[in-house]
This record gives sequence, C-alpha cells and structure tokens, in this order.
Amino acid sequence: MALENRYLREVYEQVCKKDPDQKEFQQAVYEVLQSFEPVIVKTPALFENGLLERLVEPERLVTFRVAWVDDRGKTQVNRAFRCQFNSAIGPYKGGLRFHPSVNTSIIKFLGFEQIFKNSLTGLPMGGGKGGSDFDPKGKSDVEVMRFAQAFMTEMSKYIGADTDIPAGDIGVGAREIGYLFGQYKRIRNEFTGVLTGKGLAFGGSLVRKEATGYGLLYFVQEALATMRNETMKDKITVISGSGNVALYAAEKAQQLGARVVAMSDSAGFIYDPNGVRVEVVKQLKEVERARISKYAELVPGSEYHEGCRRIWQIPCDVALPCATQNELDGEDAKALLKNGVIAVCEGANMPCTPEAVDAFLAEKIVFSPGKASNAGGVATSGLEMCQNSERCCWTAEEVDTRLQQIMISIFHNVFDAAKEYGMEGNLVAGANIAGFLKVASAMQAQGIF
Ligand code: NDP
Ligand code: 2IT
Repeated sequence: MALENRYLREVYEQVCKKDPDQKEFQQAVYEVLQSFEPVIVKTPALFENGLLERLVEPERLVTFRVAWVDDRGKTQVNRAFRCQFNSAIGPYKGGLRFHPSVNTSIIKFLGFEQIFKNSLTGLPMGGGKGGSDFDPKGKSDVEVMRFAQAFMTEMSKYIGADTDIPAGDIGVGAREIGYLFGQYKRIRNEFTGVLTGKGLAFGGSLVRKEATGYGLLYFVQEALATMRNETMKDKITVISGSGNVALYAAEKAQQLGARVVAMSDSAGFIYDPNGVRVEVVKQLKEVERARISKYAELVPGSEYHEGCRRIWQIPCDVALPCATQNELDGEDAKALLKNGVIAVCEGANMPCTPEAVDAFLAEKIVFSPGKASNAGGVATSGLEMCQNSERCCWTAEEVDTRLQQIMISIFHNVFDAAKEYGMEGNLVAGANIAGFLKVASAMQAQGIF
C-alpha cells in the first residue's frame, strides 16, 4: 500500500534520505505511517508542530565502544548502542539485544516499535532499546561476564531507575541481566530498579520470565474469542524460535489445550506430531544452551530439519513467529494461508515482512503485530518497576492476573481503534493508532521538544 497523504509521504522520504542504509528502521516507520492516513484526516491538529518529524527522530542515540579481554587474553572490541527514542509518556524503557546482527538500523527500529508498544500497555513508559553486536554463542560464562561489565561501565552513564530502564531481548536473559545489574550497582551504589528481568533474589518479579510468551497467548485467546468465537483448544500450533518468548508461548499454548507441533532455532526446526515436550526444549535451551537438533535425538517420533524457514510449510491453525525480524516472508505467508491458518500472532518484533502482513490482512485472518501481542513482557517489566518502587514483591497470581488484564485490555483498545477509524479487524492499524494517540497528545501537551 502506498502512502497517499503528502505529509506522511514526505516524512517517510526524509527518513529514507537521511539514513538510506537503515532498512529495518524504514520498514518500521513505513508500517506505522501507513496507519495514520485516517487519523490525519480526522484529527489534523494532532500532527501540528512537526509532530511526525520529531516522532521519527530519536531523542538520543548513544553509540559506544566496549573493549574486553577474552579467555585467551586477546582484547576484543564490540560496538554498542542505547537509543532513547521517546520520553513523552514516561522514562525510556526497552530491552538490550546481544547478537552479531545488531546495528543502528536494528536498534532504531526496535526503539521506534517500543514507543507504541509501551503506550499500549497503559503504563507510563517511553520507548528505548539498546544492545551490541557481541555474540554470546560459544563464549564462556566468564567472557559473558567481562563483556557485560564493560558494557555497563559505559551504559551506566546514561540510564537510571527513573530515566531509562533496560531489560532483556535476544541474547540477553537472566544471566546477562545479573552481570549487568551487579556492575551498575558497583558503579552507582544504587540497589534496585535500574534493570528489569532481574533474578528473583534481587528485585526481580515473579512471572517476568514467562510474561512475553504467556501474554502472547492471553492476547491470542481474546482475539480468537472476539473475532472468531474460537478457543486455542486442539489448535495445531507452530512456534518459531526456542528462546525466552517461544518457550513460554509454547507452555501456555499447551496449558490452553493447543497442540504445539514445531519449534526452531536459527539452524533448523523440530517437528513433533505428538506435541512438543516443552520441558525437554527448556532443558536444552535454558540449561544446556544446546542446539534444538538435539531434541530429535532425545524424543522418539520427532524429526529435525535443517533450515529454520521451512517451519512455515507445516500445516497449522495458529502460527506464532517468536524468533526475530523478517523471519516470515510473502512466500511463507502464502504457504500458511494455503494450509488454512486462522491466526498469525507475532511474539517477536516485526517477524513478518510487509508482503506477509499484506497477505494476512487481505485474507482477513486474525493477524496481530508484535507491538500489541508481545507487549506482555514490557508490561510485566512495568509491574517489576512498581514492585521495586514499593519495596515489595507480589505473588505470582497477582502478577499473572494483572498481565492477563493488561493483554485483554490491549486487545480491545487495538480492536476498537481499528473499528473507530474504519478498518475493523485490522489490528496493525489499530495498534499503531491506539499507541500513537496517547504519545502524540502527550508530545503536544509538553510543547516542542
Ligand atoms: P532469545 O535470545 O531468548 O531467543 C531467540 C530465539 O530466536 C532463539 O531460538 C534464536 O535461535 C532465534 N533467532 C535469533 N536470531 C535469529 C535469526 N537471525 N534467525 C533465526 N532465528 C533466530 O530471545 P527472545 O526470545 O527474548 O526474543 C525473541 C523475539 O521476541 C525477538 O524479536 C525479541 O525482540 C522479541 N521480544 C522479546 C521480549 C522479551 O521479553 N525477551 C519481549 C518482546 C519481544 P538461536 O539460539 O539459534 O540464535
Ligand atoms: O521487545 C521488548 O518489548 C522487550 N524486549 C522487553 C522490554 C522490557 O523492557 O521488558
């Protein structure tokens, strides 16, 4: 779909002209601007004062060097980032990604998405993201610790419990957050709040680990009930990835009665027609840091296939891409649709390419963008911040109940916004519009900045 409105088109062209190499960032901006066509007609005042030009420019983007010494005594140098994208509705909040593919474009696209996602949670959190091209794969624990300490030594200058609160993302889990937190504490002599996803013994929240995956399924459940009068019971489900998001999405899907038949990592996928044994994948991925191929060696009746992409050829009712950006393209979408998929809900950030998204929307299946359906992670990070400020810990039931309420309310806000702007059932437009309205009015109320 082309951008019809001249202002929207000009803003997009400027973004491309300023940073021609930032393809992922351009993709994220284009998708969001597309949704604003009906908003700009209905409420032009919201777009005054160069609002969009400001919205697409990060308030701050820090790029820094991280030097550390590996186990052989060799000095390694990585590039790292913290992008403080938008603070209109609260302090910057968003994860850290450690993966060799990390660059300015990836960090900016993730930070941009985070603005709308955080707004949708209903909590006062602005958008941010950070990370490094450091690859934790194949590194010893001590190397990861040295890297994390060196990373935090620099990043500690820019963050704080009330200004910018990082968390995990790809390659950053409990182990990395622990090392990062320890270093922040030593440097700043401050003891809680600055990171979320912390260990339960030092200020972490129950259910944060499970929150993105569980939240995704709470969202899917509500979407299926409202839009299809359906449940997850007996639904054949394919989930890409086998990291934090994918594991707990699989666990909750099974609790809701679905049959998860496939999961993947970056090398390949497993197919288990009897239903994936999530506890085995957890042991392989969370404890042993092994490849998913090992699952097929351990579980009779399952198969391993090289190449993660072909996972979308497996016939299923529900597909949940939970690995990484642009992992499901137009061809994959065609295969899913041909096999009768009824819902594709994003657990990862921007896993579906624009061609795939267009195909799903054209067929009017239930399709939800990551910024709505994976918001349970950052929402529960918000709940962790609440508990840290109160100096208390809520029970798992309390956190889980709040997470469910938040995901149900995100679904309805998104669904209602799409309807109000004449695009009923288009959750992409609904998420962008509902997330945007609050941020835009906050930016207008606070004057030009
Ligand atoms: P993890 O590092 O725990 O797991 C990532 C998974 O995705 C692994 O199975 C990994 O395989 C696979 N993967 C990573 N990169 C690629 C790639 N280039 N091609 C194919 N597969 C790949 O990360 P998370 O589960 O935390 O994050 C997954 C997605 O969810 C990301 O898009 C992230 O931004 C998003 N997200 C995460 C949240 C969180 O709270 N953690 C919250 C909301 C969204 P391998 O092990 O082989 O690399
Ligand atoms: O993409 C995301 O929302 C996350 N990686 C989680 C961010 C957070 O601050 O919990």
